[in-house]
Amino acid sequence: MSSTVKGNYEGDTQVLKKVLVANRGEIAVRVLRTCREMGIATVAVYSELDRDALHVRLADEAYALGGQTAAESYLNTEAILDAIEKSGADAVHPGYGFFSENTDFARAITARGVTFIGPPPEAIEVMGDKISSRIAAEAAGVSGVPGRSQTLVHADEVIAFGEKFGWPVAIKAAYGGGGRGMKVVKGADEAAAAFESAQRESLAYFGRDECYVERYLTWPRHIEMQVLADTHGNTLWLGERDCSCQRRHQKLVEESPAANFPDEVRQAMGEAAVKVSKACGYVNAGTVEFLYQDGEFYFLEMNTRLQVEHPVTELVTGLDLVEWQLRIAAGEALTFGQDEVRRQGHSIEVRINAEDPSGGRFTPSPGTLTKFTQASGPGVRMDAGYMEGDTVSQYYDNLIGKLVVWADDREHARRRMLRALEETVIEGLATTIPAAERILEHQDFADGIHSTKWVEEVLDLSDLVVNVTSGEADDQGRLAKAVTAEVNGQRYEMTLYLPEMQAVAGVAQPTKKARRSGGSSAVIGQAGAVTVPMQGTIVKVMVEVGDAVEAGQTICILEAMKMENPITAGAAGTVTELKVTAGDSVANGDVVAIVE
Ligand code: MV4
Repeated sequence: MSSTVKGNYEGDTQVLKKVLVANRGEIAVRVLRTCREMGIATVAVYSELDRDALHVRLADEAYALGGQTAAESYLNTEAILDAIEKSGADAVHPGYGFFSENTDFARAITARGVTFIGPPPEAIEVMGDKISSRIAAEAAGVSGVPGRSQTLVHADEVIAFGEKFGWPVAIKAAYGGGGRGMKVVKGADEAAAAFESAQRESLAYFGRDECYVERYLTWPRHIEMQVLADTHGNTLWLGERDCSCQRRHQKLVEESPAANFPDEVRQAMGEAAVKVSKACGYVNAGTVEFLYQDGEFYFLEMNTRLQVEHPVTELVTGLDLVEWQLRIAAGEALTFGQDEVRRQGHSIEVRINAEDPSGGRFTPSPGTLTKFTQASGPGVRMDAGYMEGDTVSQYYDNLIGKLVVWADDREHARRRMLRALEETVIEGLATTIPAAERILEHQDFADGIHSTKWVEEVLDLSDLVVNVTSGEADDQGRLAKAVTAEVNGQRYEMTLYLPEMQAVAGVAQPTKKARRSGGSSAVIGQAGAVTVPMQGTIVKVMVEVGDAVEAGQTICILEAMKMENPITAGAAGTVTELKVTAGDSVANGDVVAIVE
């Protein structure tokens, strides 16, 4: 049974019959769920590793893309176009990441008469380049951080800007994002080196070296505004999300509304977001990002996709954003105006990643979910991409799911989230839950005085130790066994650490290779060999042959699971061999250097 939605033609109706979700994990599950509620048939695509994944199990039909890595599968245009052809899907939802902001992909789909559930390619293009997006926003009367929109040619321009507007300044990559390549310059003497470094990193990361300069805000909050625009000229702002709790530009906790955020600023920011959206001819769901400091907000960038953290807006407004994406893509007009957007209560989201936050390192922790008990009860939602028994691969981003709560006010939402985190039990790999608990428990978060720098500069996770109940021995050959005891009629839960042989009742088994403690430092295989713990790409080599290095010193940076992981020397010594250079792909266990 398909859904019939009123098209945007006189009397015509446009039937949205079958949607292919060109994505995986929690966002694929999220989109499939709303499609099912709307009576729209669903098509999943999957890599070899995702053959039994949750999104595949929930879809009406599923097509293999082949390959394991994202490049071989979810970023394989031909394979996805082939699945569209075979399935007869009449629309494609890209989710986020992968092809969600790729204009070639959007055009390839629409060229085949298939609807791309997202904005026009032209809007994606304008907003994909930080300079053109800034120029578009300025043209719409929405200011970015005071700066120059022209591409920098010489470091002298940085000095002239800093002398005029004050230090520090930020040099940013025009085609960058997520803060990569951004350099903070505190004074004229640092300008030349910073400009050269920003250009080099921008070229290495984004393939383009254009950079620009603006004043640097020292304690900003990251506040983004959700917009919804149809094809009938209606563009609304739905409310803001505070995403300031980030580490290395990876969001950890998001909430709506923002704490300590005046309503007049909310109104002005919402109107600014609508102006920017209209200026680029935006259609569908989008997010306009701002930096907020000292009562002022500044345009940062626009994300032309549905965002990971969209559920907090859904819980506060009562809207299903995926439903409205589908309706808008089918030509339907919004059925409510700006004054009818209701915002009630407070919502908080915690991203649960397969990462070990011990010591504040957030080391990737792929593995199998040997146990996954999900929280429930009043005001609790879990958007998960996996179920118990599923495996979180190192080949994709490590988001297991998002735990989202709603309550009538922020303090109640904070307490509810702490209760829900405590109820969430995941075994078999490490997760960021303990770090999220530290954030939610901290008085600064409770007071709403955190900023984008708070997690890295104030929150102390150095003493955090995460013990993984994995059914495997730890690096001391011990097995953690969760046990329950009753003492004088009172029930106690505890973890016993037993030598593996004792812990395995009955059959004696050879001790398995001790599971690595989860750090991303070297696992010394052969004498002095520094190896990588997972597949990825070397993005930077920090040493040269002949360098003396200390134990724990970074040899190179491995990009894996969408994170940058330092690969460190396991012991002090001299670098006698370097086996990689920036850009090399490496597999789990590959030797990158010899330190003797
Ligand atoms: C800034 C800034 C302070 N001043 N620009 C980093 C990611 C990219 N979207 C822009 N970012 C920033 N730009 C000026 N002029 C601080 C950041 C920033 C940041 C921004 C949003 C969310 C998290 C952040 C973490 C560190 C730095």
